[in-house]
Amino acid sequence: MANYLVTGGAGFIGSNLVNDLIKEHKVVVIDNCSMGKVENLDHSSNLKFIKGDVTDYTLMERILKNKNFDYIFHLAAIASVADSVERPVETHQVNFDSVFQLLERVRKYQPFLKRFVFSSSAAVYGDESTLPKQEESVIRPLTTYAIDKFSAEKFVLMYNNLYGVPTCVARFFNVYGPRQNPSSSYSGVISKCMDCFEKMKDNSNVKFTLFGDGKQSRDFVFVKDVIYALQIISEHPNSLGEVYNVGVGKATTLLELFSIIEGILGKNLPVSYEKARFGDIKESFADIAKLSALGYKPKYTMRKGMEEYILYFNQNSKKI
Ligand code: UD2
Repeated sequence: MANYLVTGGAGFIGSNLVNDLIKEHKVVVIDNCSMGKVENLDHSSNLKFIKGDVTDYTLMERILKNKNFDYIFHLAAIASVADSVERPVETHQVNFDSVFQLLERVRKYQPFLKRFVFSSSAAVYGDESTLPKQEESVIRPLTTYAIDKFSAEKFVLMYNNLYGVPTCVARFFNVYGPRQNPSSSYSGVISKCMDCFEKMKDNSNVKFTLFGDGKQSRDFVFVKDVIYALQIISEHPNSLGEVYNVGVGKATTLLELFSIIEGILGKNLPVSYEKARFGDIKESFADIAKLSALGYKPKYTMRKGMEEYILYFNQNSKKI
């Protein structure tokens, strides 16, 4: 039984990770519930939930000073790129400063830590067009969000190189699955699509807004594959000081995605077409060779992931 600290552990990816970890391990979660919810977490005597902010350094110091952790997953972030563009200073405090401050406290108080895993994003690649994206591809971050993620990555790796803090980085592509919050206009496209199906139950006029022609593609990765990747990255000896793309290694267009969902549900998605979003990239997918070399093999095709996601809706009285 190991001790874990998961920041942002009540959020979408965090809660999926924590609910898996608490089956066998002790987990401390810190989350300010800005996007996440305590209800996302299963009940367990292995779980300790702290409602708090990663920018509350007194609190963070207390947590790190008083307990030895084996693994730390830093997932807390303001995940909305649009938000980072509107509130660059505030989002920088969460997406960059908190990481730096956390690393420094880990250096001081966590001599037995086995691994610190930082969650980054494919956003760091920006609009450079070479595909698939390799970890060593050109980095062209275009927003405060992406620059913060990339700078934080560099600090995370530097703490390994200079101070021997055992760190590594996961760059997430387009993650989807249960408990993804659809409430922001920049929430993930699949969560928006499911939200639309749910709302259609009460209002038959609801339409899904499709920005562009639907031929844009993404590397959609089911959250359980992400959890599996995080487990490998955190435990594999070769991942120390390294960066990994976390995706499936396959591009799926939005039109292909809709047809998969419609096939499972036996219902059409009513679409209202809008102009492509400013700065939207046309195609994106990951080269996952580096992660595969550690033994990772995605278990979920797009169809299998969507079937499980829809099953989750149906089992949680949101039947669509
Ligand atoms: C992803 C990340 C974002 C940032 C970016 C970097 C998610 C949720 N977002 O944005 O944080 O890292 O990558 O490249 O992972 N779309 C619609 N209708 C909607 C919502 C989206 O048509 O209601 C389109 C959108 O214009 C885009 C595609 O769907 O072409 C995917 O959108 P997204 O927001 O899920 O993901 P992305 O890749 O733009």
